[in-house]
Amino acid sequence: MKQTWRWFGPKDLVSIDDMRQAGVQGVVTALHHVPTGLVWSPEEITKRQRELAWMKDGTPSGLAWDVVESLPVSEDIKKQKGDWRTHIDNYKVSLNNLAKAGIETVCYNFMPVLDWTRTNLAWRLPTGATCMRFDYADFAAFDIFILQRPNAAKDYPADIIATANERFRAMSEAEQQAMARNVVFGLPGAAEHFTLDDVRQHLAEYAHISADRLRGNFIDFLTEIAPVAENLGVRLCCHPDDPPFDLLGLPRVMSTESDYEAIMSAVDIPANGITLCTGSLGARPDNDLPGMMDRLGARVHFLHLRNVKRETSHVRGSFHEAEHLGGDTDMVAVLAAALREEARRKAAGRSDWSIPMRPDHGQDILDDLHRQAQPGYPSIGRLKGLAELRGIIQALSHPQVGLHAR
Ligand code: DNO
Repeated sequence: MKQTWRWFGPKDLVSIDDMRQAGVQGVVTALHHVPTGLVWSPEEITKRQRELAWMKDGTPSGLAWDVVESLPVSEDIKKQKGDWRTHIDNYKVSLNNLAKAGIETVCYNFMPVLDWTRTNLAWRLPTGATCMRFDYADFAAFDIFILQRPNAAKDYPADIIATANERFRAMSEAEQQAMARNVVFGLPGAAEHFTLDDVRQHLAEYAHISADRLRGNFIDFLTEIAPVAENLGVRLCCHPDDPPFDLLGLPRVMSTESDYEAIMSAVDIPANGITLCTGSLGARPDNDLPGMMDRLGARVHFLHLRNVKRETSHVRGSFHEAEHLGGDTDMVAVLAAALREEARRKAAGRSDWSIPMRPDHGQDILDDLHRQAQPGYPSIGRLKGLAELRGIIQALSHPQVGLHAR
């Protein structure tokens, strides 16, 4: 596995120098400043490649841009409205430009309106560390009482509504605004920053788009894009829904193993692959992560390794981001499955046998608490996660462990 690390560009408070010390082998980044739907030009791509090639003192970082996360898919493409055909053409041009720059792995998602959703970006743990959390009752309070989505209450069980009601009444106006900000939090430098009215307008546009229709639009997108990627030698990898259940009445189509299977078999070529995100998928008790790595492995082009602690046994419910080896996902079993997949690829002579992985998110610990980097992307919390994962990979790859297991 190639140990990569997400970098949000020169504005990121965690620098290229920091990631070198964390022992990172490759960089995951994106041109966050380019508005979704427009072409990523060769000049902008090269500029980013140069930015990550150097450390502060002018020595080469030895790192390259290995994975794009994300080349975003526009709302127009998801809804097949407006400029969607131009956006598809632009997506192809961007893939072409990335391929020419030697970048072969491109992550994206097909979540309508919002990317990942949390209610608290800095939830205090008993140790004093903080992590991101999704609280279902808080989310219901946002949906029903702050956003005031029509008929929202129909989507929640009575006990959650009752708690949501109590929580909402206890919230000050500032707390309500903070909650709204957390839920619609956009990535730094991302061209889109949604207001509540923007969210309402987007939701209205999805009123007549069922999950089947969204899946159909997704397959239309892939039918156009994946063959182009295949010819260019680019591997596309779709990130799952986060959380992996429907929110705000919006359709979701990448939450389970069968969702992934449907999309991969609809356009059955290697370039149409997936990002296996153990954190996103792990928020649902019915997702078997080690099994998914075994069964879908041939098309897993990118691995996000993160753990969550579910606070309920229901499919829809609260969870928080645990330490990488804590939480409900058996990370050792996932890594063992990933190593088996790499062995299969090597035996089959695949040049892409080494799967890029990144320690996804991290708790804010030690100096992270003061640095206030991008929520979910602190330096030390991620470094700790990476170090733990690296230790497991090294141990599982060691002949002594095989001997011991026999
Ligand atoms: C959150 C990330 C997601 C991911 C996109 C991929 O931290 O895992 O925002 O980058 O969904 O398109």
